[in-house]
Parts: sequence; structure tokens; C-alpha cells
Amino acid sequence: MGNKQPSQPQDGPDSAQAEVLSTAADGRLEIKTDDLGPEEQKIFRKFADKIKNETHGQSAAEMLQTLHEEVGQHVDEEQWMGEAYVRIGIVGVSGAGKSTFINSLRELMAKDAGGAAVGNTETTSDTAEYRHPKNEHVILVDFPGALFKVEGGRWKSVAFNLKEYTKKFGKKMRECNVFLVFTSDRVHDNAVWIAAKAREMGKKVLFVRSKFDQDVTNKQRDDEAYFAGPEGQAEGEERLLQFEREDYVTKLETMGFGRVAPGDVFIISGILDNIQRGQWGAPALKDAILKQLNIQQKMLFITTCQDFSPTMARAKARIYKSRAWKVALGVASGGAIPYGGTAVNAGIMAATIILFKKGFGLDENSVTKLATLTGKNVVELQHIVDERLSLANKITRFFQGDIDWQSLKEALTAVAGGGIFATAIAVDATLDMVVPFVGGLVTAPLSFGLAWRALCLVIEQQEQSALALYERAFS
Ligand SMILES: Nc1nc2c(ncn2[C@@H]2O[C@H](COP(=O)(O)OP(=O)(O)OP(=O)(O)O)[C@@H](O)[C@H]2O)c(=O)[nH]1
Ligand SMILES: [Mg+2]
Repeated sequence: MGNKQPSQPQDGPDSAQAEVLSTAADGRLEIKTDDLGPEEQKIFRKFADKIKNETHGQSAAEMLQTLHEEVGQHVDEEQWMGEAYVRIGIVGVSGAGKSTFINSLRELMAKDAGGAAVGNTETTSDTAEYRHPKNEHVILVDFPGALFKVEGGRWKSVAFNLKEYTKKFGKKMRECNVFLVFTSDRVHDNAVWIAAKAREMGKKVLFVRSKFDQDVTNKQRDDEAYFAGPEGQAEGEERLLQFEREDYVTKLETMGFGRVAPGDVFIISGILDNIQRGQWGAPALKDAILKQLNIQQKMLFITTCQDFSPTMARAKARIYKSRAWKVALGVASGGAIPYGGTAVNAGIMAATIILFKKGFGLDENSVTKLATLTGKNVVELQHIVDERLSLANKITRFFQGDIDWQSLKEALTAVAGGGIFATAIAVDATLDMVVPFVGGLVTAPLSFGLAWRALCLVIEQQEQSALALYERAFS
């Protein structure tokens, strides 16, 4: 391989190639169309055309440079962030807990500055947009649940008319990626009509019933035996949750919304403590939101999902892994590629590992927060994290110049077996044909294939570490 050049212009991409833009023969590395954001897909296609038409005489290193220029041109941070937004539409009956949920997602309490007013019956006649403090491009859009007019200097609600509502809010509804419909003890007509409209627009609608913590407390008071099964409290809560979900599905059907899949109904508690713990249906709700987003939006949204739930840890691992090719490209080309909205210049690999560690809630701040939340010993929790991150630590130290390549190689072999190098070279060799820019880089300390594989291993360790951490913290 080395500086091998593509010998023949390859045929135009057939449909299979369009699906999988780059793949290794052993099936271990795939960059699927789904792994690329819309802009990235364009870049890859353009690049593939370019190397087909223009660059037969170029060396791999020159081609790498070409790709780098292409990528550098298109994903500078401004442009990248300029195009990727996540908008979550929220609508529902007054008092259902929308503001509380919005604040908790933004890690705010009602009393914090910038928080949405809670328990405030003041009528709003327009949408309110709440940006996530961790990522300005994640926006929660609170839609009014009714129509209002000014009468005698005051807002007065008027008979609900969907046509009028759509005229007023249709454009903003269309901008949303997904809709959350909140109800409390009764399924309110207006919200359901608005939801039906959103569905007509092709939007996914998820139904949320909040305040489950209250339902549990009430049930405990009214019917103690309900929670006395062999599995105790957890079993009773699960039974109550299933009951409420079925009840909700039936209500929606009665109201003419049609049969909603129980999987689209989420029973949650919106108060901050419960959201951070990942209690009841909240993690599944976030997971369902993720499903409606493209990969770049997923990266944005996942940075705002700072809860301690296995569901989110698994979702993060999935998403981070599907972005690993991009980091590997940055490592292999020695370049700087803005990544998930964060410009990573020096030591892209080390920086990414830190970014992901934080994402999983494994950094010192998050572990301390978890210890406080659960009343566990912070040193003990920190130990659970540290003992599972051997590879990440080695790689970080390698990039800091604390250990040499031989030590890192040993660490990689210890985790993945000696086969990792053969696989990495095989990946590079295959890529050499499919995407020729990596040729010539296998001799670099961390070639594309190896960087990609190593990062996936680190993500796996971080995921395991997070799962072990949460289990201990909540046991
Ligand atoms: N226990 C409990 N109380 C909640 C929960 N969510 C909201 N509340 C309370 O319910 C009341 C109404 O909550 P809000 O978040 O203001 O409801 P909203 O849907 O924003 O209401 P409007 O802004 O009037 O449309 C407040 O007193 C909240 O503290 C919850 O999950 N659990
Ligand atoms: Mg509100």
C-alpha cells in the first residue's frame, strides 16, 4: 500500500456505494450515509467525484491534502453550527409541567435566572424559545396551548380554531424536529389537535405525562400493598407506570387521535432531581427524541443529556462511535477538524477522549454531582471510573508525551489483542482503494484505521465505566 495510487478511475457510485460511502472488506469499518450529516454527505460525494476525475496522478499524501482542504472549507465551526440545530416543540395544557421539564433539561431550577416561569398561570400568546446553556443550538420551543385575543387591555382565551392556530404557528411548528405533547390528569383537546396537525406535517409526536413522582406518592398513601410485591418498590412503580401508559393510549384513541404506540408515550417526572437521576420514562423520551435527528443534530442533543441513566450511556456510545471516523481522519491527517461543534486543534484524539469522558459524566465534576445526588462516597465512585479507563489514560499520556509509542502499543494489545494492528492495517488498506487519501499514512504512529479502532475501544471502556458507575451510585 504505502503510496499506492489508484490505478484505474473507478466506476460511478452505484446505489450500494451511496448507502455505504466507505467500507472495509472485513465489515469492521463502515461509514454509512446515516453516519454523516447532510453537509458531510455532500463533502464526501464531491470528494469522491474529484478523485475520480482529477487526481489520478496525485500521491496519497497530496490527496489527503485535497480532502483536508475540502473538509476544512466546509466544516469550519461557524458554518457547521450555522446549519445544525435541534428544535423540540412542546405543547400542552396549562399546569402539565412543561416549564418544569424545560428547566430541568436545561439544568435550571425555576428560581434560577433565565428559567421558565413555573406554576405561572399568566397566559402566553406566543411561542417562547429556550436555548440550552450547554449548547445554544439546542432549542426548546414552548407553544401556547390555546389562542388568545386582547380584550380591554388583557389577554383572553378564545374558542380554539386549528386553522387559525396553524396560520399563526405553522411556520414555527414546521421548524421543529419533534413534538412533545404534555398533558396532566386529562388529555386536553387543544394539545391533541395541535399534535394531530404536527403529525400531518410529518413530525413525530411523543406524548408525555409528567408528575409521576406525585402519582407514586399518592398510590403509596392510598394502597400500600401495591408496592409489597417480591421486587418491592421498583416493581410497584413499574406496574403503575405501565397502567398509566395504557390508560393514556386509550384516552388518546377515545379523543380521535388514533391508536398511539405505547412506545410513543412517556410517563416521567420533570423535576430536576428525577431528570438527573434518569428516573422512569425520561431517558427513553430522550432516546426517542434522538431517533428523530440526523447525526450532527444527535451530537448536539446528546451533549445536553447529562443524566445518569444506562439508556443514555448506551445512546452516547452509539453516537460517539458513529463519529469516530471523523476524529480518526483528523488524527491521520494531522489536521484540525471541528468536531461536534467544538473546534479541536491540538491533540484531537486526546481532546476528543476528554470530551466524551465528560459526555458520559465521568469527569470529576459529574462524579461529584452524582455522589451528592445519591449520597455515595465520591472517592469510591471516582475509583470505579478510573479503574476502567486504562486505555483512555494511556492514549492521553501518549499525546502529552509522557509515554512512548511502544507503551501505547502494549496497552492497545492488552485491551484488544495483537490482532488490532492487523485489523487496523487491513482497514487502511481497504480504505486505500475506496478512499485513497489514507494511503501512505499507515506508517504514522496512529494511522486512520488504528486511530478509529482505538477510539472505539476507548468509547467502549467509557460506556462500561459509566454503566458500572451508575449501578453503584444508585444501588
Ligand atoms: N411533583 C411534581 N410537580 C411538578 C412536576 N412538574 C411540574 N410540577 C408542578 O406543577 C405546577 C405546574 O408546572 P409548570 O411547569 O409551570 O406547568 P406548565 O405546563 O408550564 O404550565 P403553563 O405554563 O401554565 O402552561 C408547578 O407547581 C410545578 O412545580 C413534576 O414532575 N412533579
Ligand atoms: Mg409554563
